[in-house]
Amino acid sequence: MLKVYGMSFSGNCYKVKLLLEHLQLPYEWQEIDIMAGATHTDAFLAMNPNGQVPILELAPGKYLPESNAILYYLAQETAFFPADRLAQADVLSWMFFEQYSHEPYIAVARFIQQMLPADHSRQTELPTLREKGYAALQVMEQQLSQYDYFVNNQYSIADIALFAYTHVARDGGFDLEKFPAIRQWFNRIQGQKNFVPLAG
Ligand SMILES: N[C@@H](CCC(=O)N[C@@H](CS)C(=O)NCC(=O)O)C(=O)O
Repeated sequence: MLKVYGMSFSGNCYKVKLLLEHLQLPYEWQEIDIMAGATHTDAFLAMNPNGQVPILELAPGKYLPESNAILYYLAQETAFFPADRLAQADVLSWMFFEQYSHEPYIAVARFIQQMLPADHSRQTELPTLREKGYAALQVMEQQLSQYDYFVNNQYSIADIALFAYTHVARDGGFDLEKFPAIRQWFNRIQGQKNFVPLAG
């Protein structure tokens, strides 16, 4: 059986859970407490030398880290990944956007605001994170003003990757009032079959 090493609060881990639920694949979830240093033990680093969740255990001793790589692996030959070559590349393009231009700002702002004490030195990062996060939200708003979903107007792992942290962006201090297309896209995703909410 598939096993996920993840933290329920984490949007990166939620991406994996949401796709597994959509696909109705059986899996075991092993909760990992990153705040207690559980990603930096020798046993954990043997699974992922980069010391991060999520990890998908495919078979005993065979580990796949990186949320979007896990989505790509699980979505092959399903409705969540298109068959057309250019559409596949478009999906990957949005997933790289998520990792480079979106998650480092929106997820990190949420982490600082929700998980660190109010007097923590990292609170000073928030204004810059918000400026860059809003720029990513604007890019998303532009695409979603024209289409229901990111690629080929069809729900895919590009949407799952971007939904994970966008729908909880308010937790990082982002105001989504000015992004009506994004908020309508939330509703479309939340109405998908076997949708599960982020538990954290
Ligand atoms: N690029 C990675 C990022 C994963 C990541 O940032 N994981 C965080 C939790 S959301 C983590 O494990 N942090 C623990 C640490 O860095 O010590 C992915 O998409 O899976």
